[in-house]
Amino acid sequence: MSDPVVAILMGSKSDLDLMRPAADTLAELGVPHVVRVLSAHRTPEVTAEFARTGRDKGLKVFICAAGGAAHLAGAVAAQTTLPVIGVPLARTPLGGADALHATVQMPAGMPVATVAIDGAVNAALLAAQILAVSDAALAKKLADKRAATAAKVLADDASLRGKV
Ligand code: RP5
Repeated sequence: MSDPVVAILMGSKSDLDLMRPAADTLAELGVPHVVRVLSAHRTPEVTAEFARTGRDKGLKVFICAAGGAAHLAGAVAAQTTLPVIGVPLARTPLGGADALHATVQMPAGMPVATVAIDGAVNAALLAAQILAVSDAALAKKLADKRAATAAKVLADDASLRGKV
């Protein structure tokens, strides 16, 4: 694959199972990406440097996932004007509500586009949709994927109708 245009960051390797679907979705769409473990709290300088230099390295979108004291997306947004998508993870006894609030409630001036708790797939699709604004081939792949999703719902409906 060519140089990554999407960076998937997670606060811990223990987040990987929840975030693998984001990488799989980008791979399915042919979007070059990189997956990194970078923490807002445990490696603050390395994380800030990665975010600050992302644009010069060819990155276009960040996806940032964290579960405990989930400041990663905000910490990255503080260092770049590239779009940042936040994924709050259900990793604490509070079931992800704490991560959701920490990720979504950014102060004015520092936007983070926050998806649902454990919303890895939608984070990847949103990243692809941002890239597809200027990429017709990718826009076509996304439209085809939507059509396939609709076809499956209709097929499921047909398979159940009159049987349950
Ligand atoms: C967060 O704390 C990470 O993103 C992870 O969701 C959570 C727990 O991390 P570990 O203690 O499993 O490394 O920063």
